Amino acid sequence: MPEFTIPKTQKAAVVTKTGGSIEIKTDHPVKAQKDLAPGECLVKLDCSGACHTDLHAALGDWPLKATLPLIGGHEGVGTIVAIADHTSKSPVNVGDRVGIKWLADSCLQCEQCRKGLEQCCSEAKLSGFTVDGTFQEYVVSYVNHVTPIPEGIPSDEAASILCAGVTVYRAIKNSQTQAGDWIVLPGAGGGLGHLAIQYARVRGLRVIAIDTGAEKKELCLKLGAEKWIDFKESKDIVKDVLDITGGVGAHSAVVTSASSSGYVQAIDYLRAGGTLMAVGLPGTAKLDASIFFTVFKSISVLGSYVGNRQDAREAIDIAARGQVKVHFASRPLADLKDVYEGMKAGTIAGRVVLDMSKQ
Ligand code: 8ID
Ligand code: ZN
Repeated sequence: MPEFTIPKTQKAAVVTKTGGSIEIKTDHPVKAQKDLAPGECLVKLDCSGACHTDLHAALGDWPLKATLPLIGGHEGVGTIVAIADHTSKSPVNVGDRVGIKWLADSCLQCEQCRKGLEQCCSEAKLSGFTVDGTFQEYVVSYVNHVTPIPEGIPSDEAASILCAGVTVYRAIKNSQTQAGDWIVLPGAGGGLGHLAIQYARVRGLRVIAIDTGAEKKELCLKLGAEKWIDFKESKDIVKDVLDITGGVGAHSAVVTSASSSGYVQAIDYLRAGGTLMAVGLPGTAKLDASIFFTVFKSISVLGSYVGNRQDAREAIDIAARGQVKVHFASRPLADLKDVYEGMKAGTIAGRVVLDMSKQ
């Protein structure tokens, strides 16, 4: 078994109080192997993606509140450098390269876990929300839930599959669509959305991407969207979708916009029997839809929340085979505050991945 030297302190991005103030510390403690509880492992991270959820958590704009002080981050990839004593039947070993997703751990015994809805386990631990996450060099995680990363995909290319990829992979899988169907993706130019385009294409769906700006337009079309609608320029998004789909509407909308506006027109541009899949998580907005037309058109309204261990393996496998590629800019951890500013302004096309080796 490989041996690793584990330092006592490390670099970490710590949010001490709600409101988004981040402190980059260089003397944050690293948990020693002897202090790990059974089932825990210590992962030395290569990198971590920055998800809009991390910004929601830092700002405290959700009905659920994060544990403070908090180290955010839940799209990490690195190597296991230690596993706790008395950990039985670990599916991973020291030296393995693994990913850390939003769902850090769950009980694996309750009804939700047994049914594969591990993310809804009442004992779920959430990376970067209820337990410290991946915006640090060494993260404590859990052997049962880390995701083995296949060989051949570099860590920085794999990182954002662990949240953005898994989430849209599962949402599209459950969107009740089949090859040849039209799928509308509001938020298509963002972290989740640009991967949704690609997972939709893998399933043979025809993509209508909705977002804004020339850079996101170019990215969406390059990744396989057949049609583009700029939500800031369009005079009538419902009409645009109906025109594209021969007047009858799209089969599904998988909404990944971080604001409620992406949801507004969906019921109106879906065809009868269509599916609205809610993914984007504005903290307080209500879904404002016509009850009459939801019934009259037999629309299914569904929610989809990250994914389980199997979804993670399926999503990373597709990426490792080169069918889905994360479009990302690599930045040092110290740039996190600036990355959040870009997210707020909506100027990040694809993702930012924080590289732990960059100064
Ligand atoms: O499990 C889940 N359901 C899950 C998992 C991970 C993330 C949900 N999320 C949530 C995040 O918390 C966030 O609310 O999904 C949302 C999107 O996350 P993201 O992709 O990481 O955010 P982003 O990169 O900022 O992309 C959002 C895109 O939405 C566009 C923006 O321009 C941006 O490109 N957008 C907005 I804001 N309003 C829009 C609108 N009205 C819109 N696109 C189309 N129409
Ligand atoms: Zn996320």
